[in-house]
Amino acid sequence: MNSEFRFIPYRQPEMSEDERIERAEDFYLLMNRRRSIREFSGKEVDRKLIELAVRTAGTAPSGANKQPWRYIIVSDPDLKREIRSAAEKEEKENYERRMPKEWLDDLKQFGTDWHKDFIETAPFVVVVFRIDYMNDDGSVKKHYYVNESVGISVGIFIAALQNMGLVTLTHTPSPMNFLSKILKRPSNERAFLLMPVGYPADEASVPEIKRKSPDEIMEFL
Ligand code: IYR
Repeated sequence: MNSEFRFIPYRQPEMSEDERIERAEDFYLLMNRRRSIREFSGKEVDRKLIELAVRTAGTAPSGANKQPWRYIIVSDPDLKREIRSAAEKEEKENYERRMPKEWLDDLKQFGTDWHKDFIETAPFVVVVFRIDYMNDDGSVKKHYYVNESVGISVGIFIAALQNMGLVTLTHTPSPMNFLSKILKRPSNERAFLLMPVGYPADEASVPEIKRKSPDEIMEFL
């Protein structure tokens, strides 16, 4: 190929059809055990695990391969306290004033309220930022499909955590701009999601919910 851009060969490892099915079933069962956890144990998590989960998240596809994500990992107790306090201030306003009745009714089954203890209890609070553009050599270069790209990356992050036996919650305090301030992020980055990461508390429980059936979520044509 006569191009200034190099292509390198891509090869998949060999696999029998039986092995594919076995691996697919195992992965489904692993992921189907995942639940959003709101009660965390204070048990320490090896930092290497978080690093591996973020490296895995960093393998996600992204618009024009811009990799428009940044994972800020907080374990400092003072910072966590500051984040919790700011998140609870917004959430109190949400629950008591900003959210309509229909939304509050939809949330009743999860037993959530404005208290966000998990931000301090979980050993790590991972705040994911979307990078909307880069500003190098004085010119602004916009990124593409940032929401989609960061969403896919976070999905892979969650799968990586599940595979290593850790739990998390996709928390979206709203509005989230307080996170940019507390974590001193530059103006081309916007907070996307906050995820406490750790082990579930011994007494952790989760609401009894049902996943949609295969028929409800797919259709072959
Ligand atoms: N962000 C609030 C409210 C909330 C909203 C949705 I949509 C949820 O699925 C759960 C909670 C909170 O974190 O409590």
